Amino acid sequence: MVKKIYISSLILFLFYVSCFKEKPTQYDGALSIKLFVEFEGKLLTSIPVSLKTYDYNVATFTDTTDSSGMVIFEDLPWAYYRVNVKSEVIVPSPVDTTLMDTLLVIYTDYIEIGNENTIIDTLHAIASGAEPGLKINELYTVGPVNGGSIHYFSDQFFELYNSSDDTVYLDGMIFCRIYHMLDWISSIFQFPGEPLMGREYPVPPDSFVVVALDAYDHRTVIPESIDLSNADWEFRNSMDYADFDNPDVPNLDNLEVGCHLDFGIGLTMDVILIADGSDTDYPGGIDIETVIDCVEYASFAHHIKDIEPELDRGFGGVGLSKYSGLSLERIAPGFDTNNSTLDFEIIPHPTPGYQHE
Ligand SMILES: [Ca+2]
Ligand SMILES: [Ca+2]
Ligand SMILES: [Ca+2]
Ligand SMILES: [Ca+2]
Repeated sequence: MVKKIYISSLILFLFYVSCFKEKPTQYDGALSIKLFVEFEGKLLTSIPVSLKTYDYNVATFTDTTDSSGMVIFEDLPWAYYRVNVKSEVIVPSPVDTTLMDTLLVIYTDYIEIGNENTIIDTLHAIASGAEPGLKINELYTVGPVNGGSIHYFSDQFFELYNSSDDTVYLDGMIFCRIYHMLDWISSIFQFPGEPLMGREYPVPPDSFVVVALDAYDHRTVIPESIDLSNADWEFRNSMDYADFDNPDVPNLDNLEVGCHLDFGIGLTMDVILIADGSDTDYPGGIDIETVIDCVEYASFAHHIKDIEPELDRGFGGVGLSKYSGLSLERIAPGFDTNNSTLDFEIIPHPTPGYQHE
């Protein structure tokens, strides 16, 4: 009997040991990692950088960049490290050099470990909010050539693009037009479905979504216009019975109480954003944390910005003109630095559902 208990205790002990085996804390300090942190071509000083490994049971290593924008970690265990930067910076505004923008910059990635004992690398930080994801990739707003005589601009559309490696879901997302700054929403329409949780309307990686003002073949009105009858979505205010409704194309509907208009889009100047839809309390403005992407455009270079620089530091569209058939598209699919001055270019024709050459 005693022997039996002894054996079962031993088994229990071995089980305990194998279950609670800890990762090693002893190591030979063999690795030195020297990192520079850069944003928009300038090295950043006084920026905290942290290294985390899961190979050893050691605390995260954290240090701050010096006056040359460099941080050195020495005597590290040989391991895989994830490096993280998340810091507020103050940098010159791209639209007015007398102003400074305060923004959050981020970087996160694994350090490449090779055969060398010393690793030197430059971390290219990006503006928070410019990470891969669902982007407003194209804005066609100006109306077609020869549309001016009848003020025809119902062929307006937006194109979204998923630049991430994951499927994203449109369920419950909102489109907003901003009048002036984030607390002043002037149009708000919503995709069907439940915000954040819904999985009805997937957008696979590397795919485009066309959201038309009206999903109609606009060439029947203005021959120089475009066919949007195969758009993926259309804005349709169910309180506006005159608003065209293509039965084959699903609708985003208006959320604004008392609004009987279609989604408003300025021809040559506006701010458009998409947000996750968890905040639809538009009279109080939309919570900045819920914004997925935001683009400001204006046709003239001396335009004064209408949205917070945390969302878009610049603006695209200088040179757009009404009824020109021109469109505004990111320079590459989903290319986003949260500075539309650099991220967008004017293209001669709209490209719904694909990227210009
Ligand atoms: Ca419509
Ligand atoms: Ca429809
Ligand atoms: Ca953006
Ligand atoms: Ca396009």
